[in-house]
Amino acid sequence: MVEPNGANGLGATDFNGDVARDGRTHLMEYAPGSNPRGRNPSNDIRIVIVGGRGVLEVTRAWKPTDVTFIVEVSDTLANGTWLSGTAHTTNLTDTATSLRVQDNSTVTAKGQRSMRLKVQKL
Ligand SMILES: [Ca+2]
Repeated sequence: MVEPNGANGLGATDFNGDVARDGRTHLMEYAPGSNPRGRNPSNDIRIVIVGGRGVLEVTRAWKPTDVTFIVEVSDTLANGTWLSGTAHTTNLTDTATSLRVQDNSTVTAKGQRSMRLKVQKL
């Protein structure tokens, strides 16, 4: 995967690789512009609770035009229960350096709530 600075020398189509073996694929490194050779993932993707709602935050070095970021929410974590789109989430911020997406449901209303980030290569 090519880094924003183009200096890592990894294969341009190795999206599922993980050269640093830190659990984050090259695509998930590429999307926020993190270093795929860094062994410790930084805190650039996180979930915080604001006003009783989960907010998935991505601090990124750039906003690549060849990937999409999709935030999904679920009550149960089970396959087929993950939901996305404006009926379920609200984009609070979507700039070159910051993506913040809020769950439309409160944690207390659901008792349990999960959020995840999907990145798709276009
Ligand atoms: Ca990695």
